[in-house]
Amino acid sequence: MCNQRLLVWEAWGPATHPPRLRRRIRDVSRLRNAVTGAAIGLGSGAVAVAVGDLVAAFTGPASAPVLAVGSAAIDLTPTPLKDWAVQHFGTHDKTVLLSGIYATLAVLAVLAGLLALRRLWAGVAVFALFAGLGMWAASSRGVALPPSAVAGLSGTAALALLVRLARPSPRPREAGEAPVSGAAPTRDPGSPTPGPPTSRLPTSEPRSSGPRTPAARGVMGRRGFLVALGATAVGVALTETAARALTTARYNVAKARAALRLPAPVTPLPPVPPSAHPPVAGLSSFTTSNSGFYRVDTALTVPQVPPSGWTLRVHGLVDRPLVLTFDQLLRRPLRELDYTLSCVSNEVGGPYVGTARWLGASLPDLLREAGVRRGAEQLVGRSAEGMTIGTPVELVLDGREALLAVGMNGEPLPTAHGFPCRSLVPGLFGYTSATKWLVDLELTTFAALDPYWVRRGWDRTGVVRTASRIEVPAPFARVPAGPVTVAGTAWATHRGVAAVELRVDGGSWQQARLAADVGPDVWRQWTWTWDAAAPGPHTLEARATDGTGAVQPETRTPPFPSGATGWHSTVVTVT
Ligand SMILES: Nc1nc2c(c(=O)[nH]1)N[C@H]1C(S)=C(S)[C@@H](COP(=O)(O)O)O[C@H]1N2
Ligand SMILES: [Mo]
Repeated sequence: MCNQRLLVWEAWGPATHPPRLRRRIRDVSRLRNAVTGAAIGLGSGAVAVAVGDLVAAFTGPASAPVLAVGSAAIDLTPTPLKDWAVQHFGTHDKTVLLSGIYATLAVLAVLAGLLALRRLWAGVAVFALFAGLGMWAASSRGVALPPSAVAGLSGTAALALLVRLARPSPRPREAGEAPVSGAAPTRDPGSPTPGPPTSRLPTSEPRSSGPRTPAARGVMGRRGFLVALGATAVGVALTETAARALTTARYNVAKARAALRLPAPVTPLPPVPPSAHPPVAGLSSFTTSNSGFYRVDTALTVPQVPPSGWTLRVHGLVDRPLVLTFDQLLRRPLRELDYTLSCVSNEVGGPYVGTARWLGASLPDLLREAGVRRGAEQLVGRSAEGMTIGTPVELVLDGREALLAVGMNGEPLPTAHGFPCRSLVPGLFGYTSATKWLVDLELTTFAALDPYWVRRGWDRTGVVRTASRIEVPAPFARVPAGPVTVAGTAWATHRGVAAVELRVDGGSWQQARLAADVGPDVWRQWTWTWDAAAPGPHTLEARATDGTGAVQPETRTPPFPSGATGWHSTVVTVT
């Protein structure tokens, strides 16, 4: 069966047709075969994906084959490409990746279908490759293998079934229809050994099947096949719907999050003073809303970590390893912290920075309870989905307000920002300090473990660079001559911002007015009045001085490997 050359919609005209017409008919049948193959491939590929999703509704969403492969792809993506993706697609980088995976799958599925029409085993081989890739990805991510295995099997089954149905069932030749003789037999190019010649004429049937009527074969086979294809589509839709509903019911934490009441902080912070935010249209708000907060992580779908059953393990180089439940975490004294979190991938003037009022338990206090041993250099946070983030222990214990955060701007952490618990260590970029979906803290040495980003060449410490961003006027704005309000935001988290200066067209630096200081761990907004005179384009530049007196360097460096440096500038035209 596998070796049969199959021309499904073969509707060769009787030999009495003129050659040109027969050629036309042959072209049409080739096209029909291609369409059939593609439909078979896409149909069985969709069956595989949907069944994989359904099994993953029981073994965990991350084990769904497409997600497993996507996550493995993210892990394997070289740093420059990942950086490029973050820069170009921002928070959409995952949508782009998933679309790419689905598109690749679709192409491979079409290929499998086309191959299977000629040789079933070749199509099956493509599906075996799918399944193998999925299982490899799943094992590399430490998630369950069955979804990929079952996906491969069901895709193969669907493929075989559809190919069979596309192939007409044997029908007795109608009386009076004689085999056409006189046509030159052509050997089946698909058969490896010289076998009985199969003619390309309608009456010469595949070796194993009985004779049948070409016309009846086309019409009947086609109808049955289309019905099967339609049934496949319906089945896929139902399976996928069930898979999603089950996944949501079993894993989505939205309800648990909505039901969670966070305890009040031991000593609530006063509200952020209005004087921290100059009332300039277009200037970013002082506190970033949860929905407006940038999101950067490697998780293809937002990990769903239920607070019930959540534990935080503290182990490694500690005297008293401990395991904390979520209730125990909430019973600890909770503090509030206004803190500006920023991403190492942020370009000069970029958007991957935000300020929130966080609520959480003291991380240094917990570590002291566990008893950090001499020699512990690195605190490695592990997340539920397998991220590792390493922070120098020295910095966590030097008195800064590091948190095990559970709240963000008066709500439980949003799921995308690490619900139910994440770490924050002021002064460090997110990738060395801010483990979302945190479940494990290990005290270890630097030599013992390279965390995820360090393995990819990023700096081990990740101290936030001093940054200043001109937000008003907007780039390429046109402003009338006269006084122009320039405004922006500067940060040098944990060192604080002592000064911001502006200059126009490389002239002398002028001091900006700093808004009220909320603390060294938070950004600082500023304004400056520019007496714009000469019409035409002008370049504004800003630089900040941090709390240690260090002036932001002019040299532009890219984000890799330790954060972008350089002055932000913007071009404005005076009219
Ligand atoms: N589990 C997990 N935590 C993570 C990351 C991640 O990929 N996975 N990315 C880190 C990085 S690079 C940054 S900048 C911050 C971003 O936090 P946010 O998405 O809440 O803004 O989370 C950090 N924590
Ligand atoms: Mo980041």
